[in-house]
Amino acid sequence: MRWCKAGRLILAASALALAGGCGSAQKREAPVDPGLVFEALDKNKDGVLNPEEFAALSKDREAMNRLFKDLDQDHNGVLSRDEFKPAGLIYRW
Ligand SMILES: [Ca+2]
Ligand SMILES: [Ca+2]
Repeated sequence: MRWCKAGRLILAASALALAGGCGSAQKREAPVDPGLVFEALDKNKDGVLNPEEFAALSKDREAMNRLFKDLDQDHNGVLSRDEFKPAGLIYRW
């Protein structure tokens, strides 16, 4: 399973668009798969999101820390793919 470089860039760009575009009047595009957002955020590709990777979603670091704690169901300090899914309800992707 190899991804082309362009694909990765598009994913990263989508995540950045989400990070900067919440609540703004951007035109609606096809819903983003939370799995793809997860992939884009998981910078070190270890299959989980640490607080720094998760915080890339928003500039509001404090809010993201709070949300991270809420999502981290097993309190192991990282978000698994399943734990990350509810974040999509908040960001509506
Ligand atoms: Ca990671
Ligand atoms: Ca966890």
